[in-house]
Amino acid sequence: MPANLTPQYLKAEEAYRRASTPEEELKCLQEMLRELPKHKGTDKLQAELKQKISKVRKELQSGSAGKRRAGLRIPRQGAGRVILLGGPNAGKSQFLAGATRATPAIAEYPFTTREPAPGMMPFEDIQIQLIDTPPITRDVLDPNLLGLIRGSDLALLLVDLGSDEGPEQAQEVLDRLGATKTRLATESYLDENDVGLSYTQTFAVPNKIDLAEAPDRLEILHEFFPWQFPEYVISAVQQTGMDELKRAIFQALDVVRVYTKEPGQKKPDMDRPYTIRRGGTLLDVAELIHKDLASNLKGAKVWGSHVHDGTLVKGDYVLHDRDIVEIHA
Ligand SMILES: Nc1nc2c(ncn2[C@@H]2O[C@H](COP(=O)(O)OP(=O)(O)OP(=O)(O)O)[C@@H](O)[C@H]2O)c(=O)[nH]1
Ligand SMILES: [Mg+2]
Repeated sequence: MPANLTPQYLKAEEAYRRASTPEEELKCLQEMLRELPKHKGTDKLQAELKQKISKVRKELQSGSAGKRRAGLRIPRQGAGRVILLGGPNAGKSQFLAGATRATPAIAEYPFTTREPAPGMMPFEDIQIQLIDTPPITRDVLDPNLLGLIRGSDLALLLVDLGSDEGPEQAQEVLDRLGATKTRLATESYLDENDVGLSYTQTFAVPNKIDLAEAPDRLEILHEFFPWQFPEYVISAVQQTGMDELKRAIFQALDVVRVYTKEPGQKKPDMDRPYTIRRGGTLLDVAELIHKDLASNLKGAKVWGSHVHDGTLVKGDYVLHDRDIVEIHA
């Protein structure tokens, strides 16, 4: 029976997936329970939610929340979260090392990485969070990865072009996840008719194109694994193809950058933009800066590509990439 979930419920579930502290988790779970339509079709989900709530409560009381899943409670940082997935040796850790300042172990033997680990990837004037992960195979899937995948804005499925098994190993990742409720797809969404089923938008990233046999394996990949994902061929070691991929990642995050200027100041702070989801408003930015600013918000002057310089706007103004705002409260 379809659960007929409301937009409010889905919003709370999305916030839950992004929660980075147990306190936030608890708040979102309670909201989900409140917003859940109560009928026969949602009995099981109600029970699950109640169970999760009491679990998080207990953790908070016993103080074990911090210790739980050490390394897995990776706080969200930057403009978005991108998770690196793939079979063993695909080059996930090499990717992280090349794109960020992180220094993960990289080795020619499989199963080098044991735990998810983050790094920050600069793109133009913002930072994007990358998460390196242990490999997924037909037999091995760290269940803690599922929450991280659901909470990611984008997944990169790395394909090892350094081995004849590479394409098959990447397919195994898809199959293994396909058997769970956390799946990869061409876009991110929650299935409204199957509660808990989550799809995360994914790019295919064939890696090691610097190797002599890589082009042939890429052809095999295309012929026998006709995925629909956008594809970006790279060499993580030589950094080939990375500029194009980074730009595509930024676009997939679907955020806009907003620069702020103090009233009275001539120049805006162009070093550190705030980032919000495309479609977000002036009020969303005010909230990012400070809760009080949001509740006292009067409006703002805006400079940008879609308005005349210094146009006065209210809280519901939808921001565009690279807008400059002078907020008045
Ligand atoms: N030639 C070449 N080798 C690469 C490239 N990227 C990674 N490698 C090599 O491939 C091997 C595996 O790289 P890792 O980054 O450790 O792979 P991983 O996906 O993190 O592996 P696990 O942690 O075991 O899942 C290492 O020997 C890397 O040096 C590349 O672009 N070109
Ligand atoms: Mg690794």
